[in-house]
Amino acid sequence: MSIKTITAEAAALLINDNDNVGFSGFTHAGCPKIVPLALAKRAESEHSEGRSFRIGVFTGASTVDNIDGALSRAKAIKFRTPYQTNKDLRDAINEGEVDYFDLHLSTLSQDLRYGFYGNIDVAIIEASDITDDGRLIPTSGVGITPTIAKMAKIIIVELNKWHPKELRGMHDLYEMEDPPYRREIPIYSVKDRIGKEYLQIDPAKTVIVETNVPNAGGGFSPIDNTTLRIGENVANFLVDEMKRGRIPENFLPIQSGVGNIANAVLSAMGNNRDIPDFEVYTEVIQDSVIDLLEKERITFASGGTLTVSNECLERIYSNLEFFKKRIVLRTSEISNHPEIIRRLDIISMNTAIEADIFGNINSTHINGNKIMNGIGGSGDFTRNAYISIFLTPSTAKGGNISAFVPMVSHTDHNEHSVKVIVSEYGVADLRGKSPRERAHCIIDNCVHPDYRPLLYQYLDNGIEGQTPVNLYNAFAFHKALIETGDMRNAVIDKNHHK
Ligand code: 0RQ
Repeated sequence: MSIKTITAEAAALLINDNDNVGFSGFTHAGCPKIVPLALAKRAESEHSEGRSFRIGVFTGASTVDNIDGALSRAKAIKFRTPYQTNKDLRDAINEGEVDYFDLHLSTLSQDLRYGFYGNIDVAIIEASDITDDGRLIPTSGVGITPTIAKMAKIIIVELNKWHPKELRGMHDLYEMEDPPYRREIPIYSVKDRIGKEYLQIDPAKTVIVETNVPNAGGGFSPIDNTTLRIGENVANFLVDEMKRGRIPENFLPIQSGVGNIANAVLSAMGNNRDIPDFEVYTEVIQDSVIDLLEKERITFASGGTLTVSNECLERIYSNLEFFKKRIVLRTSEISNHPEIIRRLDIISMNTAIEADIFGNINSTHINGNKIMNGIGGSGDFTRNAYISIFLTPSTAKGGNISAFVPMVSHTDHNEHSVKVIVSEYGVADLRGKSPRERAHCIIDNCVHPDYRPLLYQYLDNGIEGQTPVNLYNAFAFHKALIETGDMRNAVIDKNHHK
């Protein structure tokens, strides 16, 4: 018996007010595209007739505008987790219209299976192929797909012909054991495949919606002077570590976060011939990884998603046999699993919004209260990495904000997990240093020269104790930003140093 094909509008009618809905994908890659739009229209029409229509939204990470943008504009999201980057959704969260809770990407699937967040009523999954007996091939991103497919009462498959069926073989879909006493996940090297090429779903609870819609993969900003210098600083630091024998000669696998800085760092590593050919074990595979796979500087990439421009994805699709030998796409539970990150000795590199002079990192909030995107996978990697590195330009907003402050306005990664911080000015290697030594190291190596005297005024104010925190002055930088729009106007009160 074949699986029934229906329209996107008919699929949207399968979802009810208050349902928990899971979406496939990770960043723009692998997300369903037309059912969410139909769902947003349905919500608008229910609202216009005075009926409530709001759903809970579970995803792998950030999504496309058709999901987070369209649904939040339609006021159809009751709560949302985990990572998000859409401006309309971010505004709705910060205005209190949407309840958002943020968590490490590796844990969402297992938390769902453990029942921490209730049932999944409907799963909406983008596929490049599906057989009558329910063997589903995902597209360019995976996320939480196996868990939501297993838990959902109804599965809506968006069969998107824009993706080739021949993607089969690029995914590795592993079924996790149930607690207690789970055994190890048998990934011992970046290349290891431990699961199936396809996801077995129950055809009896599935409907198909056919479509042919491209991904929303935009390009990256050209590498500017600041990101170039950050990239070169990281590459030089890693070469130095290798020369000192602290990184093996055949190197270690790399994780790199999302965005322009991460893209620039990988390019710089590729260009630095003192770094041997290397492997990537990461969540987000960006354009620079594909360039370096083509040049055979990266020998293999394990990730959860091809977060690449459409031009780059077309290059992959037109040379699939080459890339299937060099890329494996896993669920976010596996790409970010702490056990594997620790065992494979990953070097992690993620971007900070703000760091303090002791090495605590804020990755998620602006001025303590407004969410930016979420913690994503940065915590999964940072806490378990061989060397955890944070990257940030030394200033933001034309120099009015210092990325380095006396105390972060929100903490995502603490001083115990953060080993190295890099800005365009240099590298602060925090390993083995006391809080006072860390403060000197960060100010001297990473802080913008405009802010160094101010941070020394704060530090040299006679603060006592193991960690030289002075609660009276700790937010002087943030106070100056709120009151004058420029952290350079921070006033350190010399009378308060206890
Ligand atoms: O704002 O766009 O209005 O100019 O924040 O900053 O420098 O463009 O950097 O896009 O790489 O984002 C940490 C948010 C960095 C991202 C973060 C303003 C700045 C700009 C963005 P504008 P940039 P990016 C893998 C790992 C958490 C999750 C993670 C992130 C905007 O990397 O979400 O690491 N990380 N996941 O001007 C006020 C400051 C600021 C500031 C920057 N101190 N105060 N505004 N900005 N610093 C990925 C996944 O898990 C999927």
